[in-house]
Amino acid sequence: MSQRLLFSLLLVSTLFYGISNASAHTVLIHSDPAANSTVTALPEQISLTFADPLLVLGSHAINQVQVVDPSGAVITSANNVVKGAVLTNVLSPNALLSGVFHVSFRVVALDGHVISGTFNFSVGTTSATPTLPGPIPNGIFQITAIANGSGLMGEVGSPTQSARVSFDLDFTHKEICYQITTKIPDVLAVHVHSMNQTNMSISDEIFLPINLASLNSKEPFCTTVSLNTLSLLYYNSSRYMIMFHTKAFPNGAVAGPLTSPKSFATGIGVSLRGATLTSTALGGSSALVLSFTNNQSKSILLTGISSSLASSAMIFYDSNMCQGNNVMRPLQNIAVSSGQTQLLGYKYQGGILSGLRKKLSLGDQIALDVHWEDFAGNPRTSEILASVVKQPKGLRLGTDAMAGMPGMRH
Ligand SMILES: [Cu+2]
Repeated sequence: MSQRLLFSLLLVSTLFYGISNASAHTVLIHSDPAANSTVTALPEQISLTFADPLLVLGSHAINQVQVVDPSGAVITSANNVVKGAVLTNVLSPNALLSGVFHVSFRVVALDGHVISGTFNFSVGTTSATPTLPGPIPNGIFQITAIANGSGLMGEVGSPTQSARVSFDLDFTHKEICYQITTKIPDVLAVHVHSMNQTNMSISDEIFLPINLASLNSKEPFCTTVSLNTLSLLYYNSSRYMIMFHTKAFPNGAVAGPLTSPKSFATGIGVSLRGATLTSTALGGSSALVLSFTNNQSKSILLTGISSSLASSAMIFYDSNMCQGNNVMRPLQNIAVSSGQTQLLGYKYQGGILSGLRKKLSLGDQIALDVHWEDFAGNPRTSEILASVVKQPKGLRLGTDAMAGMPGMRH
C-alpha cells in the first residue's frame, strides 16, 4: 500500500505504468486493490490504470467505476477522477466490512471505444485477536479534532476551509458518537486515517469511516466499533487524523490530528449549538449566546464557561441584560434535565467572558470551553467555536458583575 506524505514536501511517485501496447483498444492493466487480491484493510480509494489515456469530455461522466461492499451498498462516489490513463474514485463506506467487494467499470478510450469489465477483491479479517494497547478504561471519553488545509503538504488542500469534530469514545456500549461542524461543500468522504509519526505519512487505508449524514447534524451520530478501535484512539489519539475529501480536492481538502482524550463521563454527551460572542475591545467583556442540549438519560449540570482568550468568565442569572435595570447573579451551575435544551442568552441565564486578551471583531471564531458535570458528578468539558457578532442595542453588562470581575468595561 502506498502512503502519501503529509508534513514533508518530498514526493515519491509510486505509480508504475505498464508497457503501452499498440493495439486499437485500451485494456485495464492494473488496479489498486488488485483484481482477486485480498487486502488487510479497505483503502480510501479505488484506482484503475489503463494502457492508454482515457477520453475526457468536460464534466460528462463517461468514465465510471463503482464498488459494492459485502452488504450490497455502493461505496463509490459520483465523482470519477481521470488523470491520463488512471481512473480513481474515493470510497465512503458506512462501515468497515470484511468479505468480497465487487468492482465494475465502464470507460472510453481516446479512440472512442468503450471498455467495461468487472472484478472482485476481498478485505480479509485479521485472524489473530489484536493486542490492546492498554487496559480498557471505564465510561466515555471525548476527543476532538480541528481540521484545516494548512496541515497538508505534498498534497493540494484547501487552506480556507475547516471543520471541527468531536468524538465520544464509549467503552461501555462499544460505540463511537461524533458530531461535525463544517461549511465545506461537496464532501465526498470523511475518513479517520492512521499517521506514521516517524516518516510523517498518512495511511491510505481507512481506519474509521465517517458517515456523511453526520455532517452538521443536530444529534451526535453513533456507530458500533471494536474495543480495539476504541483503545487505539484512546491511547494513541495523536497518531490519527481526520480527513475530508471533496469534489474540488479528492485527495483531501482539509485534515487535522485528533487531540488526547479530554475528559471523562458516563453518559452520551451534550450538543452545543449556535454559539455567538459579542464584539469587544482588547481587555473588554463579551456576552455569550449558546444552546446547550443534554443528550443523556439523566439530569446534568452546566457548571461554567471559559476561554483561553479571557482572564475570567462566568454563567449568571439576570432578568434582562438589555433593559439596563439588571443585576447579574453569578451561578454555580444550571441543572439541565434529560433531553432538555438550556439557552444562555441576553435574558435570564447568560454567560460572559471578561478581560479579553484580544479584540473580538465581527466574524472572528473564538474557541469556547463549556464545563458540565454528568449525573455521577464527573466533570466534563466540551468545546465549541463561537462566532463574534455585533453587540445588540441596549446591551448592558450588570454593575454587580462588573464589581466582581476586574477588567470588565462597558
Ligand atoms: Cu481519506
